Amino acid sequence: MTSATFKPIVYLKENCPFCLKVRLFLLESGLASDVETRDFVPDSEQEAKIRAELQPHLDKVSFPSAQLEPGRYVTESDDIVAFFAAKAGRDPAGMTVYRNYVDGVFAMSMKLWKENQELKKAASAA
Ligand SMILES: N[C@@H](CCC(=O)N[C@@H](CS)C(=O)NCC(=O)O)C(=O)O
Repeated sequence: MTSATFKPIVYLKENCPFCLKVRLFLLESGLASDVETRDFVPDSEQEAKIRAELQPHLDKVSFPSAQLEPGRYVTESDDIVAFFAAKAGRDPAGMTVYRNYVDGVFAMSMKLWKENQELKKAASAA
């Protein structure tokens, strides 16, 4: 398959905040139908299949993952968004729903996660 006919594939884990970032970007930019989305539920048979598929191509499997071009696999949500944004000539900064999510719920969940890690660390050291 050539780059011209290849449809990029994104691998998204249900309820993963980083995966939702990619999904929102694809939906709001209108690119969702240009991409094959492989969703899975954590701890499912589907997850095991997807991990086995990705393993040979990545140092460490994490989600979201994507095959952007034939044989070009990436795992960082920001890199995945940047690739599709550049390809479509879209600026994520100007996308209302995407920006609201990234600057709002997503940023807050990252902050709370970090705080929780620090509290756990302090509690175990006490
Ligand atoms: N920096 C990464 C973080 C992604 C991340 O931590 N994803 C979690 C799921 S929410 C993950 O893959 N955890 C390890 C795993 O499921 O094997 C990104 O922005 O894509």
